[in-house]
This record gives sequence, structure tokens and C-alpha cells, in this order.
Amino acid sequence: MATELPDGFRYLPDFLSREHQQALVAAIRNVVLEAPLYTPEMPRTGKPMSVRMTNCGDLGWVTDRERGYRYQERHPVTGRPWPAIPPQLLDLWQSVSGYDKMPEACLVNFYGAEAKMGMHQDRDETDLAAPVVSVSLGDQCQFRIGGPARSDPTRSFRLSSGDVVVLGGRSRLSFHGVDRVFPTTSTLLKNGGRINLTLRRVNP
Ligand code: MD3
Ligand code: FE
Repeated sequence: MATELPDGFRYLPDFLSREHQQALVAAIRNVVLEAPLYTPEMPRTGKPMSVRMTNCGDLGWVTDRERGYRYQERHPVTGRPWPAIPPQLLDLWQSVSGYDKMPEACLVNFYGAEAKMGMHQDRDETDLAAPVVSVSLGDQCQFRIGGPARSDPTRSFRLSSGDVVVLGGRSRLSFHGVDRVFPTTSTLLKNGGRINLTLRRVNP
């Protein structure tokens, strides 16, 4: 029997037009000029993650060996405040989140051909009633989602450029991860790879 998707999980395939995706890439290139991608480290072990990250918004999600997972107002390498969330992402949040408060953080994940993200829960936000809105750009990936316990059964499927996923309700605390990227499956990014943007409300 197929594993059911958690309640509150909304998958919107091909939600963004090619033009909208291109405009988003241009906006994210500007974010990265001000707030360069850096290599996050796992808490305690300091093991580098294979995904490179930056943020825009009032708050950004960061992790390093000494201080672990957290939100903070400044880039961990430059010490500067994060750039603003591009307006088209605020519009997207308003059209799909169903949430009245605006997002405070937009995490930018960059996956090269070899990058992946292990199964985890997103629970560093205080406002767990707010959904997470995710946008995929560039190469496809194999995404996996389970339930609120690590041992729950999982389902996996491909996320493609322009897909939007809304993680609300009971899906909000589901374990999830990215098993692999499929190189050369998109022409959106000149040098290939995958960008994932996650919009989040952090504080109630
Ligand atoms: C399911 N990012 O940044 S996006 C993350 O593709 C993260 O980069 C993945 O997991 C990526 O934390 C997955 C889809 C996603 C985002 C948040 C979720 C799925 C989620 C929160 C709860 C449940
Ligand atoms: Fe996550």
C-alpha cells in the first residue's frame, strides 16, 4: 500500500513560469553578491554540509560546530545583515501560504551535482503554526518525506524547476531530505546545480 502524504503537504508542480523562474534566479544572484554562499557545519562534529547556503530576510538560518542550528540577523562570515527578501517571493508567500504574517527568513540552499541533505525535521522556528514554502530552481532532485517520527515510512519523488511545495499542518514536522540531484536535467542555471528557497515565519 502506498504511504500517504501527510495532511497539509501541498505539491504545486510547475507552479512558476520559465520567466518567473528566470526573474527569481536574477534576484537570487543579487542576494548572493551581498551575502555569499558559505559552507555550513554540523553542530558538535563540525562536519561540513555538502549544500552551500545563504539567506535573505530579517533572519537567516545558520549552523556551525560551536553554536549549532539557529536563526540570526547577520551573515556568519561577513557579519553583515541579510539582504531583503525579493518582492516576487513575498508575493508567492501571500498567494500560497494561507498565513497572515509575512516570512522573516528565506534560506537559499545551493546543491552541486554531489550535494544531498540527510533526513531531518525543521524545528528551529518558534512559530510552528506557520507553513514553510519551498521553491525549486534548476536541476531536478529526489526529495523524500516521511512522518513526524524518524521511523515512519517515507515516500520519494522528483522535484523539478518551478515546483512549489507548501508544508503546513501535520506535514510541518515531517522528516524530509534530499537523496540526490540529477545533473543536467535543467537549463535554467548556466553552470547547473539546484537552488532551493524556503520561506519561513520564525517568530509568532
Ligand atoms: C517538509 N530543504 O532547507 S525543501 C531545508 O530541497 C530543506 O533544499 C530541502 O529541507 C531542499 O530545511 C527540502 C522542501 C521542504 C522544506 C521544508 C519542510 C520540505 C519540508 C519542512 C517540513 C516538512
Ligand atoms: Fe528541511
